[in-house]
Amino acid sequence: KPPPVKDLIAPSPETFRSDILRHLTFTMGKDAAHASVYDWRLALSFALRDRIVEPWFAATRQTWDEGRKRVYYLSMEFLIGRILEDAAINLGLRDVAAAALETLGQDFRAIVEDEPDAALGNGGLGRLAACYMESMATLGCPGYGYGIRYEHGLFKQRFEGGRQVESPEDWLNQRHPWEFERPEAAYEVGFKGEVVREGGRAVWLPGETVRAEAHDTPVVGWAGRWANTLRLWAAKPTTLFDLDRFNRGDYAAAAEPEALARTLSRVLYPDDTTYAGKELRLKQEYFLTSAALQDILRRHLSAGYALEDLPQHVAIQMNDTHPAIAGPELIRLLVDQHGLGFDAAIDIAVACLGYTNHTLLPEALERWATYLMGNVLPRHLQIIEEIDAWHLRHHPTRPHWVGIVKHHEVRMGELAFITAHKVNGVSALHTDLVRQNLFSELEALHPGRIVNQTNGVTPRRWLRMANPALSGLITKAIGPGWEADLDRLKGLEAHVDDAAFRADFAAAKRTNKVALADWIARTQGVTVCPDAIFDVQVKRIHEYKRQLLNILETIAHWHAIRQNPQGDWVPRVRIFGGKAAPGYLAAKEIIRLINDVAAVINNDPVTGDLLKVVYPANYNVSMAERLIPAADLSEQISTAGKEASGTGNMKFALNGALTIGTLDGANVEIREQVGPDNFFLFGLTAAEVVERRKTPDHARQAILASQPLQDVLQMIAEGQFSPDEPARYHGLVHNMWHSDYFLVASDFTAYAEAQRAVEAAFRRPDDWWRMAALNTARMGFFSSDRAIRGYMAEIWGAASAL
Ligand code: 26R
Repeated sequence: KPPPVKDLIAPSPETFRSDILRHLTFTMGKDAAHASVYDWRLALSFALRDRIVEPWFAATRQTWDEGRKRVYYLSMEFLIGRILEDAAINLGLRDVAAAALETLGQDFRAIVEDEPDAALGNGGLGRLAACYMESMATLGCPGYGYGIRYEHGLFKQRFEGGRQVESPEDWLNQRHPWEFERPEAAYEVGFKGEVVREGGRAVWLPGETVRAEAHDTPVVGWAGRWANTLRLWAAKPTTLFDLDRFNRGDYAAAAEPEALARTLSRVLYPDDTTYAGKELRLKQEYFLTSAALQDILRRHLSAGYALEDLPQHVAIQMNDTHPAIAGPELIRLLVDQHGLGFDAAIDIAVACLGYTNHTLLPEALERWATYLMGNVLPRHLQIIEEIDAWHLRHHPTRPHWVGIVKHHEVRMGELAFITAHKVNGVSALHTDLVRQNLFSELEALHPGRIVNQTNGVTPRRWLRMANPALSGLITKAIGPGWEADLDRLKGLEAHVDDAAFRADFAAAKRTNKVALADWIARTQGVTVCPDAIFDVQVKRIHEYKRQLLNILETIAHWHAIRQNPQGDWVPRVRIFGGKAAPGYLAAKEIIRLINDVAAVINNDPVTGDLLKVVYPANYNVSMAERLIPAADLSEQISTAGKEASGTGNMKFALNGALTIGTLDGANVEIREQVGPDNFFLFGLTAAEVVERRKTPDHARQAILASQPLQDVLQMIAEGQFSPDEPARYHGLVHNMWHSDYFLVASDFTAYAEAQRAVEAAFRRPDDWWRMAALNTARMGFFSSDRAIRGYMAEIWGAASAL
């Protein structure tokens, strides 16, 4: 047995100071006297990265030496955010780094905030992948993340006249200090062309090829005890340029192969709402998947293992259907390149693969026209048809409508289900709905294949790093170590009846609220009072998430205050954050409405500090780290049955915000854990939603039953929030009366009542802070460590190496 991974020995600030200076001088080529914050940041990042390398090598060595099963997490998105402070904290070096920098006249905070977010994801699915990478490293689960090194991450958002305007994101315009370029780790990926038969064997002759080049970022876990690799592929041309054309003077045509290849890893698709069916997207998905699988097989074979034994050594997780071409691709590699029979190959594939479903929304389920699939991946279409036939052979009694290829489309959900040994949903409710609705026939054919793994979030980033005030209080109350054993937060329960502890808890929240208020004043030009309820809804803008319900109730509340300005009102700041997919017009209209309403309310001397609406542009991971620790109230108000899980909901409750929410996704389990008395529940259940929609005029009925809602819609329709263009929201209001698919009207009154209950509770500080502290104390279950342990035991068959 090799020696165990060494425990970290933190360097002294003096030693670390010279590490930083060495990198500033010899890596950056800068003199301290002329170094910018950027230079210092890179020097610091390199100094920290150096300290990850040892545990990283040790982990890799130990995985080889012990012949451990490896887990491969395939995802089109890794929404990492900033890396520097997270790495420093996990290495136990944040204070050392800050002290060293201080002796150099540099401010650690300013350096941290100079780092651009790695925004290689849209929202929940991408951020989950990042939390899971961190937990796998913390738990010593030998793992690799495979993704795409997008040149441009999620677009930057700004507001012009209240409207969302997008611009390209360009994180790679600066040097990215966390990655190691691996030009030697490269694979060819083919597209198009034709399939010929040679002696009974299929041979695919691609019409286009690109090179996938690896870029490795080490991911270090808590206390630096283990580190894994995030391997992102960049597309490069297989032929640099066409020399003949170049010599003929046709320079644009000469550069064509290069341009073609580079578009593959150029930009992240910003559509997490409606499935578009674009050829480039399919190519990106295949590019990631093929490079990853070639890499996996190369590593397996180089250890001297037989291909038949792949499932003993390898688990591959598909993050939604985006990499679901993995089944056909693995079969293709095993059959066409390594000579296995089809039946043996599919058994191996199924035993290795797992599939996580993240959405039930029909418009987000991937389907590819067979003509497109046949054109881009002709061999894979053949294999998919073989898989369908194989599945039919094994289940001759299956209903005729169950299958992968239907109506000239390849259904990626069905493909992923059939080629995986486990299929999981991401919350208890969501998994039930996956079983009962999305895959009910497949579930009957494969009982037990569907399992639940409720999502989790990493407490290192989302509590320890983002909320030093509360973290300090927790450590003072229950001692150190809760970061890697979050169930220990339960120990806080013993303190919640202690008035001094509650006061400390409230003080920590106030510290964060004051910091946020300063930031809002500085960046948004709005003054907000830290004594108000900080009420936050941050997430992608989508009709099902119902930011509209929030803003309509905000208007109703504003109207109520204006009717009685001397009333005993509880001050509130309604904070919104989030981006809409560029082509999603209904979502963009909601953004504009929120901004229009904010402009009116924030300038109303009658309501003044009693109500403010703030919507900072360009919500991202870093902004989440600022907002979540300062929130009193977490808005989780999706139409029941639509939000698969939610993970923001977990981050808020962990940080001592109370939730106002529906019985949707993980809200159900959060409420169970924190206790129904410590959660503001409202609204229709998933079953009631289905029933309610059967009433043809449900919206009209609900509006007529609520005078406040009628007034709100009237005000909007009259143009009170768009005086320069009174008709601006006529479409939106019309839709509320006549369609309202997401049942905003039907849930409006219950939501407004829940908001009044929030205010009543906020008036009783003893109760409020007791409830808030109980939320933190009881959120241990939602650590991503718990989730990853679940995946390891129930899906991957992998063990911790620590
Ligand atoms: C293919 C394309 C149309 C597409 C669809 C959907 C691309 C990306 C998405 C993102 C979806 C799948 C997503 O982010 N889902 C979210 O996953 C989170 C993590 O499990 C959940 O918490 C959240 O409820 C869910 O919406």
